[in-house]
Amino acid sequence: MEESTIKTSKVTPRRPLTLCIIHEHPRVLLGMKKRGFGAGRWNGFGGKLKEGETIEDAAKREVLEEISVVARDLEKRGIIEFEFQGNPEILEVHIFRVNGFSGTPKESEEMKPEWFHVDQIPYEAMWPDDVFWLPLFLKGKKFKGRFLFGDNDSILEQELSEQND
Ligand code: 95F
Repeated sequence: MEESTIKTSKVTPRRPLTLCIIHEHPRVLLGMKKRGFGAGRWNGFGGKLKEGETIEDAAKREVLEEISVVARDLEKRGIIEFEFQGNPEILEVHIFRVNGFSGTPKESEEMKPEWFHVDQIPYEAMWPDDVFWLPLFLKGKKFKGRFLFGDNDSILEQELSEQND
């Protein structure tokens, strides 16, 4: 019998995002997101890529735009894939440690920066995945992971592993 069905292939859109954390032991610089996605939560600095930009260029640009600081040397530390139930897009967050920066962190319309002692990270006011991977980050580990969120407050599935190399 002749095949009459046309198979329509569906791709899973993947969107790269950046996340930079300034860690000057024993302090970490976080920003309170003032508007948009993640508003009301402390997080590192980052966001989307612009056309033609590399991931590292985008990461540095976002740090500059959000807190007026020039990030000097970025160290790749992890990649986490996030999915939100009902949204086919995979958000692929590239996480960097900023090793050295110039300038004084300054509040913008997007972010209010503040230093936290590594023992006083405000996990209750952060994305709920952070409590799992940020301790690895602060111990100098590399990692990869995947989190499936139900809504913005609940994790339904998670995978997280340390990377050796
Ligand atoms: C953390 C996130 C997200 C989650 C928001 C978008 O910019 C990059 C960082 N980001 N950061 N720690 N968790 C669930 C949303 C993808």
